[in-house]
Parts: sequence; C-alpha cells; structure tokens
Amino acid sequence: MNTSTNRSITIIGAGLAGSLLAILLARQGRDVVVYERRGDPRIKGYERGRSINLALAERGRNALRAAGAEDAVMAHAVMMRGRMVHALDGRQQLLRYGRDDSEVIWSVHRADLNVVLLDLAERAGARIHFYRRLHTVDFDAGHARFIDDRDDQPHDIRFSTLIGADGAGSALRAAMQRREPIDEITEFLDHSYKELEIPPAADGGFRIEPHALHIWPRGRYMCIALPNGEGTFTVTLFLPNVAEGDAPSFAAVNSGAEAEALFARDFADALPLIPRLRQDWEEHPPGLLGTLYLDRWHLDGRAVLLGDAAHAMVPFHGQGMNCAFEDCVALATQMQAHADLGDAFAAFEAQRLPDARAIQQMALENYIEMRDLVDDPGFLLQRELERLLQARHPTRFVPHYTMVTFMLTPYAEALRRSDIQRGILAEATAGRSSLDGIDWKALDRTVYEQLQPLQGAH
Ligand code: FAD
Ligand code: 8RB
Repeated sequence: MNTSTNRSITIIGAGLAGSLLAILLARQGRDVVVYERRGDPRIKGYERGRSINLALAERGRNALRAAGAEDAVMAHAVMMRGRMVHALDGRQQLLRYGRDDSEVIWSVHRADLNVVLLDLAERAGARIHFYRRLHTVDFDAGHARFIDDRDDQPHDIRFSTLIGADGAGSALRAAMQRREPIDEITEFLDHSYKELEIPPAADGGFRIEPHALHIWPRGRYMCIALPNGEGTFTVTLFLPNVAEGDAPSFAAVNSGAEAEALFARDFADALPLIPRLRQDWEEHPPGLLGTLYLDRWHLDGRAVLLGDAAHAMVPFHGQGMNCAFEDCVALATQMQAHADLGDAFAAFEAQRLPDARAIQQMALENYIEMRDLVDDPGFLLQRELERLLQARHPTRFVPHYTMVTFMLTPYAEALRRSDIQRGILAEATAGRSSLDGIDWKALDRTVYEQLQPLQGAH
C-alpha cells in the first residue's frame, strides 16, 4: 500500500532513464518504487540477447556523474575519437569529432550500463519489481494494474504519482492519452535498420580500428559500426524501406544471399568481417525508426513522461540516451525546487520540450550529414573553415557537433547557433574549392555581430 505523500514516487520502466531517475529521487529522500516489464538483467541465465552498444556523450556522462555512476560506467567504455569514413574503394579516413582526446564519445554496453544503475538505485533505497508490465491506470482512484507476462496474472497497486520511463511504446503515455488528449504524433522515417556483428579477430583483438565510429556513407543509405569492449563491433545498416531511385531498399533485398550481394557491391571491405551476415539478416526483421511528438508530458501532479516515452527520436545524433539522462537530472532538479509536483512537472515540461524538439530535428538532419556529406568536398571545406573559426573565436564560434556532444548547451540554443553558423560557413565557402583568399577581417566581424560568447566554451 502506498503512503500517498508527495514523497512517494512510482516509476514505470527500469531501463536507462528509469533506473537513473530512481537513484536521483531516492537520494532526495523519496520513497521510490520501480516497476519493470522484463526480468532482472542481473540474474544469471537471463537472456541478454546480442550485445548492443550506445554512444555516451557529455550530457549522459554529466547525469551519470550526478548519480555517482560515472566511474563504474567509464571503466568499460571504449573511446571513439571520430568518424572513420570508409570510401567505396576501401580507403579509410578519420575525421576527428573534437580538438583532441578530451573531446571524444564513448561506446558502452547497454546491459552493463543498466546493471550498474539498477545496483545503485537499490543501494540508494529504491525498490524495483521485475516482471511487472503496466497495463491500465485509474488516475482518479490512484490505482494501476500490472501484468506478469510469465503467468498473465494481474497485480494491482495504489499510487500517488507515476513517472513514465517506459520507452517509445509507453503504456503510461497510452493511459494518459485515454484520459486527456496529449496530441501524440509519430512520424515514421521511410528508412529502417538492421543489426549485424563483426566478431573479434583470431587473437581476440579488434578487426578494425577500435577507437572510432565507423561510417560507410553511400549517399541515400549507410552502414555504421561501434566497438564493444570484447573485441566485437555492432554494425547497423540503414536503408530506405522501398526503392528510392536506384538505391537498394529493404523491399528489394529479400534474402541473406541478396544482402551479401549488396555488401559485396557497396561495403566490400566490411563483408569479410561479418561471417554471420546471411543468418543474421534472415533471423531479424528490420527495425523501424521514427520521431514521437507530444504537446504535453504531464497530467497535473499525477503523471509525467520522460526519455523515449516523451520524445523518441531517430538515432542519427546518438543522443536518445544522452537526452533521456539529461531529462532525469532536469526532472529531479525541478522536483527539488517545487514542493508541488504539478508545478515541478509543468516547469520540467516548459524547460525540456523545446530542447527535445530541437534534438529531434538535429537527429533527422544528421542522417543526411552521415550518409551523404561526410565525403563531399564542399562539406569538408566548411568543416575546415569551422575549425579555423573555432580557433580564432573559441568562445563564439563553437562547432555544431561540439555543442551537442561535448557541452551542456541546451539543445534549442545549440540549434539556434548552429543555424547562424551554417549560414556563415555556406556564404564564406560558396563557389570556393579552398580557403585561399578568404576575407578573414570581414568574417571576424560577422562572427562578432552574429554570435555572442557561449557559456562553457573555452
Ligand atoms: P528504455 O531504455 O527503452 O527503457 C524503457 C524500459 O521500460 C525498458 O526496460 C522496458 O522493458 C520498460 N517497459 C516498457 N513498457 C513497459 C510497461 N508497460 N511496464 C513496465 N515497464 C515497461 N542513444 C544514445 O544516446 N546513443 C546511442 O548510441 C544509441 N544507440 C542506440 C542503439 C539502439 C539499437 C537503440 C534501439 C537505441 C539507441 N539509442 C542510443 C537510444 C536509447 O537507447 C534510448 O533513447 C534510451 O534507451 C531511452 O531511455 P528510456 O529509459 O526512455 O527507454
Ligand atoms: N539506434 C551514434 C552518432 C553520431 C555520429 C556522427 C549515429 C543504431 C538504433 Cl546512427 C548513429 C551516432 O555524427 O558521426 N553518435 O552515436 C549512434 C548511432 O546509431 C546507434 C548505434 C543506433 N541507435 C535503432 C540503431
């Protein structure tokens, strides 16, 4: 039975956001109970599935630091210094993400990360119940029903406040939507993805450069690979669902053999590294990608959504988890600042909704950059100019990728500045094939006029 004070919080979902938020709220002295649909990943024999890795950036690290989890997570993380671009002829080129090794991203195991956070949540006093899938909610009575999917039995609880960290298919969101319109729209991308694996070399080492995020840009589609701790890489192929011009598509590649032929033609250097290509292709259907837009994230003080449940996004900026973690810190901070939870949730939504919209847009835009522009000479010239302008004006001209990935600049502010910078770069490089003859004085003036110093830049 719930004590129904505003110190009592029920979190739905013990994934990445749910487990991190449980730590933060339990440390505030709240009574935190978490319900998770799946089993406890710490129990031996739990089907861990394939190793899935995620790119952890500064926003995520900052939140882990706030929860006292950073060191445990970073102990197993693999540094990725930049994009390793694989040309069609097999040539590779590393394009650094930042100025040096202090500006890098980190590949971490989803399951390991989740286990670290679950342990810390329980140590902070949160109680986590597994095999409890949220089914229905009666907001007026303060009742929620969960189902144990092992035996289909219902389990009923009383709650005072629900926090939805139950991911893109959120059941709490569906319950809120039934109660009051929250103007939910999902825009599916007309591209999907397929996951494959590069196993370790015979000596157990990595078969390609471990300290990079590998990209095979092919114009309208691409392949990427992220390193895992144990010498493997998770490879993700992104393709249109149906044929666009002469580009391959999931509709046109219908068997493992056809997938192999596609790799032989377009990703020839990767093909020999993926021995299970045929089987993996045929065993797993393509995954859908989309953006979820909501106009409201809370129902007064009774329920609030965060992470993918509130704003699922396409993966191309590697910010879904990072944004979800940043949400957790923002929500915990607002709950500390406002005694009334309705006020706290309203403040959280007002603060984070514009930022979520901004990163959702930037994630869509980064697909074009990754799949098409990274080997375009005009684009590379703009990147060269961007670096030089950053060196001249380190507090004013901060590259887009740096603001999103290595800083805590609110996403909406990063987007606003990026748009200005994009205009400056496009105009200064228009019609040029090199930076010779650039009017630096005029450019410096433009930078001073259009870009104020950015907090945190150095
Ligand atoms: P989740 O982590 O999905 O957690 C939701 C939890 O709720 C799950 O444990 C689920 O079992 C549980 N649940 C669901 N329904 C119910 C219910 N009805 N009742 C109870 N529990 C329920 N982001 C990055 O920042 N960088 C990356 O490199 C990156 N790579 C990714 C790679 C892949 C293959 C995928 C799929 C995503 C990737 N993301 C990445 C995105 C990232 O995984 C998500 O944005 C992040 O996990 C969101 O956290 P969350 O807690 O909101 O949702
Ligand atoms: N979800 C990432 C980046 C940006 C890299 C860059 C991109 C796979 C599903 Cl597609 C992608 C990035 O601009 O050079 N950083 O981290 C992770 C990405 O995809 C992940 C692995 C992914 N996410 C469903 C599939």
